[in-house]
Amino acid sequence: MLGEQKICFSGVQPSGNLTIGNYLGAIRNFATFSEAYKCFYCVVDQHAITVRQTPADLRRRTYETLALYMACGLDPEKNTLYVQSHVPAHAELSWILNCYTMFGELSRMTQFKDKSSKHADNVNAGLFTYPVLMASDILLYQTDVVPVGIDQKQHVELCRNIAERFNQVFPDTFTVPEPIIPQNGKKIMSLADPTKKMSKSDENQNAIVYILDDRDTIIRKFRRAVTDSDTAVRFAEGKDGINNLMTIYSCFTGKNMDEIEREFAGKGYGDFKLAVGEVTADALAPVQARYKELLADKAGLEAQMKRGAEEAAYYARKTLSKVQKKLGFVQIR
Ligand code: AQP
Repeated sequence: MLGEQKICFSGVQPSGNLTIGNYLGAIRNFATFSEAYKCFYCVVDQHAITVRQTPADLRRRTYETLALYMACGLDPEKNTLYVQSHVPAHAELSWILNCYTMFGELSRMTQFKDKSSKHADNVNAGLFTYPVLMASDILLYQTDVVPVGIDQKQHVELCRNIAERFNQVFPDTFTVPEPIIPQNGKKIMSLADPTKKMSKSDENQNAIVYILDDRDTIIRKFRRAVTDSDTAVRFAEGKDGINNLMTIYSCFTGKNMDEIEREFAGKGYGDFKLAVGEVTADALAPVQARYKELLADKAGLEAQMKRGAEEAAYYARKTLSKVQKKLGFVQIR
């Protein structure tokens, strides 16, 4: 809470082209909080460097992610949209919270385990302390709610533990946030291996549908999606591929699983995959059109980055100063 106002915070890493997993699990839902909450949506570039990035790609994707936020309906007049590295308080609070986070807690994070096995040649300390920076992102704004996909739930729970631990020593410092996880679309799976999450950094291009893929590519990728040897469009255990496609279809059409099963009764997987591709392409077309316009105006995006960073920094500094004072750091003006 900031005064009487409830706060919402979330972020996305510019670590690759954004997927329909990022869209359905997170970004699409962000705009729904804009009326009832004061919202901070951040492009978390500092998180992205926990795995090696090509500088030119990181720079380009930072602009692109901001443009996508806006194209997905985030009005900069109603939301604070900014880039993490433009607000130094994130990294400053992160150091402090590192000293209030236990090694054992970080060792239990499944994302650390996954990413350190995926990047075995670069298991850096940043990859390990990533959840502490994420806790700082959230706690700096006295956040009440954090809309995220289910893969980030464990990190938000750790953030709550850090906040509670700090509050025990220094009462009333941080608001303890709640994760908000969508009912539908909380974990969109890879099209190539539906037991794995769809991730923007997956090297297999057929595993991922990007928000910016063109219509033909979207339809082709769904056509090649791994399913099973059954033929009925049914949501059932052991049918991970079909369950995933039904979830995506449900997210884009609003239909429930029974309705989808009835719609495709007697039809094969081919018809169903085509329909999933078509509804996905239809839903993304207006986002893509708006995105193109926004991305073409680089100066406009930079002006937004500046305005967003100033707005965010104002609130972030308040919390950081409060924390520094409580800790006993000498304040000079
Ligand atoms: N497959 C997914 N289904 C539902 N939600 C998802 N999210 C990510 N993948 C899915 C949600 O998107 C938000 C932003 O994610 P992130 O960029 O912070 O990092 P991530 O969770 O690590 O996402 P990726 O796509 O898997 O990135 P890489 O490949 O770089 O690690 C979060 O709310 C996340 O839950």
